[in-house]
Amino acid sequence: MPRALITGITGQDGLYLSELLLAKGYEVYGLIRGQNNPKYELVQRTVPDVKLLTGDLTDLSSLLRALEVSQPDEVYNLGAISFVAYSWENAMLTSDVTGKGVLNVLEAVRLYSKDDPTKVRFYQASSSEMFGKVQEVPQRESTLLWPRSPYGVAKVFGHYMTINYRESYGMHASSGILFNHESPRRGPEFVTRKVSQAVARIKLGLQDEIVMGNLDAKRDWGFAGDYVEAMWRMLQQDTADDYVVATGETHSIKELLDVAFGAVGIEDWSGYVRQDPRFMRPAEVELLIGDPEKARTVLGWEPKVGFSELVAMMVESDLAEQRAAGR
Ligand code: NDP
Ligand code: GDR
Repeated sequence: MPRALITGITGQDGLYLSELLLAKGYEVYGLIRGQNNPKYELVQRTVPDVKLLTGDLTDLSSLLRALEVSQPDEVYNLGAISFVAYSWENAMLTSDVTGKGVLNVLEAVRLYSKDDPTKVRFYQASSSEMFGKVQEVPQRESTLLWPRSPYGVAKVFGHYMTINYRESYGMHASSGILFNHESPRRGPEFVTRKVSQAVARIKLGLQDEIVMGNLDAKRDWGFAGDYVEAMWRMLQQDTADDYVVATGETHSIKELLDVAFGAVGIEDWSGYVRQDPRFMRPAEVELLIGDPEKARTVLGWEPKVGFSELVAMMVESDLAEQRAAGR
């Protein structure tokens, strides 16, 4: 039975990846931080077979301990401070967790597998935010990185550290440059879930408006359930490498609003949406669109869920959740 250790187990991707690996017969360990993490129950309820180990990306000794206990064949480093807007207000913490945290995991894996550097296969959750002020359209593995936020800068550090450990120590370390991926499990701070939740509440008469930031930004949005499959496929390759994972389609926040409101029969949303500078970012990433050609040809990976289907799925799920909460 192969064994995997996942950091960021309480997050959106941690849950989907756990389900995928458990279904494939893995023994799955998850790193959970804090002495009384509020998401502990959620993980236990959703994926009861996952074995939880306490640890923190900023604490190298906890990572070494987690490796000793779990003895993994594969390590997926999904843990991060992942909300871009928050990263300006907590730039040093973001650098420590999202940036230096990657080095801590790589170093822990290197120390743990000293006898054979390829004993553990490592996945790093890199991000399209590294492209920032995009230097090429669409963005691919070779596109020059130009991050626009402390989060993006921290991810670039983690990305190059992953490549460096592969090149320096011969580790099987891969980096997935994933574009935005969403689901009903997405945190409510991110724009898709903020919109799906608000649209559901407006439809049910529980809320009057949504207060938003920049409506012109464009993103390449896919379904998280599809994207964790690409992570797993990367670690099944004989050689470690870096891959863009994206749909190859881009949509603006306005189009997101069109589809989300449309899903509950509201064609004109202008009266429900208000913009506020509070949600504008000091530097914006205006356009992201990925070229997933390498993932398609090498990994045989393709996204299955399209944009409209994804948004409708999220609105449906939030309608059900809001109805259940009101009961
Ligand atoms: P989430 O924000 O949902 O989850 C982040 C996870 O990181 C949580 O489990 C959180 O735990 C954990 N974490 C935060 N700080 C620490 C720490 N100090 N030590 C250990 N764990 C910590 O992110 P997603 O699931 O959406 O994303 C997974 C990864 O993929 C992240 O690295 C993200 O940056 C990256 N990514 C995501 C994309 C997306 O569109 N979703 C696209 C590209 C990259 P806790 O619950 O305790 O806070
Ligand atoms: P992003 O996701 O920054 O791309 O990072 P987010 O959903 O937060 O923002 C997407 C775009 O929407 C605009 N926007 C708003 N965003 C939020 N959150 N709230 C608003 O009210 C709002 N109004 C407009 C933003 O300005 C932005 O342009 C996500 C995270 O998951 C990262 O961890 C990951 O690396 C990248 O996706 C790929």
